[in-house]
Amino acid sequence: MRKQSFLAMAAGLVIALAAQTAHAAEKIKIGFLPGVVDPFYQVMQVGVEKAAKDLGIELVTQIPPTWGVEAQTPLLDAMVTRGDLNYIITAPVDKDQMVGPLKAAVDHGIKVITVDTFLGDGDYVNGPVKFPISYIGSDNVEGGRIAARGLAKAIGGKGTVYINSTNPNVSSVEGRAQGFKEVMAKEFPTIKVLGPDFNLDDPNKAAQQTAAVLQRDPNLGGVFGTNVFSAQGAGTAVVNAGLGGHIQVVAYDATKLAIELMGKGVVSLVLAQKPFDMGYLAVMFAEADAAGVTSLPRRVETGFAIIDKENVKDPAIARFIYQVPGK
Ligand code: T6T
Repeated sequence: MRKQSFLAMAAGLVIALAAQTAHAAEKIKIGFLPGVVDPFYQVMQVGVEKAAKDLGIELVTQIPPTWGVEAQTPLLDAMVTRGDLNYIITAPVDKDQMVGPLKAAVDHGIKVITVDTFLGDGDYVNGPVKFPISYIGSDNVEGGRIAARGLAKAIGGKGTVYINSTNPNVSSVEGRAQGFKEVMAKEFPTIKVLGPDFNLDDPNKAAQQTAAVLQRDPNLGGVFGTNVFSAQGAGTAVVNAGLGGHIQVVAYDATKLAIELMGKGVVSLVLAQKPFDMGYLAVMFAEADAAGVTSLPRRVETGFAIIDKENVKDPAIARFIYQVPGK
């Protein structure tokens, strides 16, 4: 009896070890390369790390200090050169210029998943760029439309509005400006749209640019800041000019500052993206792809939480405000 149970235990152990060995042989290693250091990508990193921990996947993270092809490409090249990564999860900082460097990664046997921003036109089935497994991120054109309707309402449907954005050729902010302009032209043709000005993801530059427009245009009623730093700069300029409550700001990205400015009447609407989900899902996609799953969607839209003064205290909404670890 005792011998039998010992044998059964030993057999069980062998099976468990064999299973473990097979599993270890299949284990993937992922590189995570976001766009820049900011609260949006910090929350995305939390999602990536949580999924990697949950699935027991090794992760290598590199974060460009500034926004741009010059900063992102060498980090990508180094990830390729190390030779031990199976997947790269990245937010390409330019929809055209990052195609070559990411294709080089694919040619080295690394599979690519894009999060937050896409390559080409984002249609990985029929578009000009097909090699990424998937785009997981916001529908930014739709986000721009939502921002336009929110700002038009906040300024009473008339006057002039201004777009402050980061860089040309970035799929996310480009889509936001496109959707914003489209709705203004179709639904609010009497509202004049200025910009976008490009702040190169620098909040000080965004503040200077917005301050200049505030000075130049007495009819200005609202500003659309297309990302964290654009909205931050726009809000700062409005506050510094003593125009809080007179000029309305719509902020893309739910930072604590944007929410604070909403409390002060400077910001009327905040669009929260879902960076945690983007990161978490991307790791799950890599794991599923490695396991041979063939039906992964080539595009996943993660949705928004649209925050205003009325719903900001609702826990179902407030949970989407970006919670940066340690802050
Ligand atoms: O708005 C996000 C991101 O979606 C965009 O692609 C770049 O800017 C942010 O990271 C915010 O700073």
